Amino acid sequence: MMGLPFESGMLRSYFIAGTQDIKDKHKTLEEVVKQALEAGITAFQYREKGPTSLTGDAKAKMAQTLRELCADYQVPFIVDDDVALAVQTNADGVHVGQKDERVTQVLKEIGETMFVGLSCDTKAQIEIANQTVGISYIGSGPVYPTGSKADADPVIGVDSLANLVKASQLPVVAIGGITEENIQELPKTGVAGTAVISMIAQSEDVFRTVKTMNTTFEK
Ligand code: TZP
Ligand code: MG
Repeated sequence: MMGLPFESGMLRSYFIAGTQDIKDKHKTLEEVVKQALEAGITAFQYREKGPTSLTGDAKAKMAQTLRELCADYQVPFIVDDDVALAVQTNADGVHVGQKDERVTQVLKEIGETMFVGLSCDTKAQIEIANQTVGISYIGSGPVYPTGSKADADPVIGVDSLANLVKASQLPVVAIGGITEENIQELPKTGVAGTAVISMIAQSEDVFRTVKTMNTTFEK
């Protein structure tokens, strides 16, 4: 393992973003990520997706900038669904979905050098993950309706989330449509924390938002 080793506390306040998620023209992604790091997020995932997203050199340059920013704060830098970019930036982790490159292939390619997270939203997927040596954590959702993922799967809800956590041998982070209000429903499901895009990317007060995430999952 060359980057930060995985620990479940990293899932407490997990911020995901790409340039497409910053809707306020007066803010940049770098600024929002820096604020979120200052405020105490426990992980950052770079997820550049959709018609307005960066590609090629611009994406690589942005990834490198955000990677260095995360290193300054000793917060893991995780790349969504792009193993080559994760390797190029010496990421701490890579996250893959069920429709992305097969997790067994990803583990074989880079499992020695960084940790791997996998999205699972059914019990069958969790059971396969339980049998797959090397996965560090599971992301489950969308828990609530989300406007941040065009191809999001159907909403699972809080009760199904709790059942997935029970079935999982790995720590689970909840994702999808989480707000400063509905986050209060989530500790009782047994998740280790929450992963959010808009709650932080569109927050009017990033410090308050991150504090809410961290205090909600305080041990
Ligand atoms: N995967 C499942 S839901 C989702 C992803 C990437 C989007 C989460 O965004 P938001 O704004 O926190 O609902
Ligand atoms: Mg994906």
